[in-house]
Amino acid sequence: MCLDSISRFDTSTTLSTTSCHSFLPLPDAEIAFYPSLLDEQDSDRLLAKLTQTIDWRQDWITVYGRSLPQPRLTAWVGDPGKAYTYSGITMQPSGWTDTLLDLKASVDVIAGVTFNSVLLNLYRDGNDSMGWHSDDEPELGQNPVIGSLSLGGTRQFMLRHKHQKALKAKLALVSGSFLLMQGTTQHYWQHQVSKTKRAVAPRLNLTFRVIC
Ligand SMILES: O=C(O)CCC(=O)C(=O)O
Repeated sequence: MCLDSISRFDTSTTLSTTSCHSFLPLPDAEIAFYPSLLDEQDSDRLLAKLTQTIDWRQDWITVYGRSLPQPRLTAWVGDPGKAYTYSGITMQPSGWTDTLLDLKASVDVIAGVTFNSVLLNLYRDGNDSMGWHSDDEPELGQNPVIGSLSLGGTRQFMLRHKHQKALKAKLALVSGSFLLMQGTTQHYWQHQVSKTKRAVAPRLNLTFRVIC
């Protein structure tokens, strides 16, 4: 199925006019994958701009009683008052930039929701990662809608079912791709981006969210 819409952002970037997507054939999940929402040129331009202009931070997390720096840089951008708490960290939102607002307007159309926040994750190299989790914090509502745009180096997005241990999936999140998770996905599935020894280019991931 293809989405026949055109949206513009940042005055010079065009989302694909035929954003073909497919649904992952996973039980208890509603996950659509758009492999090429942005073309290579637009993805590279956006990656460079956001890497340079976002106010990145590195929080500390407690793992097995040890305090360690989070293995990636993050930023939380959103509407006023839309704080987000995960892994014991509460992030207060920075204001939207024009680039992020334009991008949000486009992914809003694709997802059919009005996102009010975005978590940005910068994976500097293969040592940066995100462990197994579900995006199921109470402030994301009953059935969270998560719109995830990837820019830069390809990383593997791994999924595992919470109750049926044999159910697993892996997806290469290439630059310019968009992954939309909704419905009961977060109830039944966890996901991660693991470390890799392969040489990988820096990667920026933006997960648009609705904070209730
Ligand atoms: O980097 C990714 O693709 C995953 C990000 C993620 O899982 C999250 O922000 O919750």
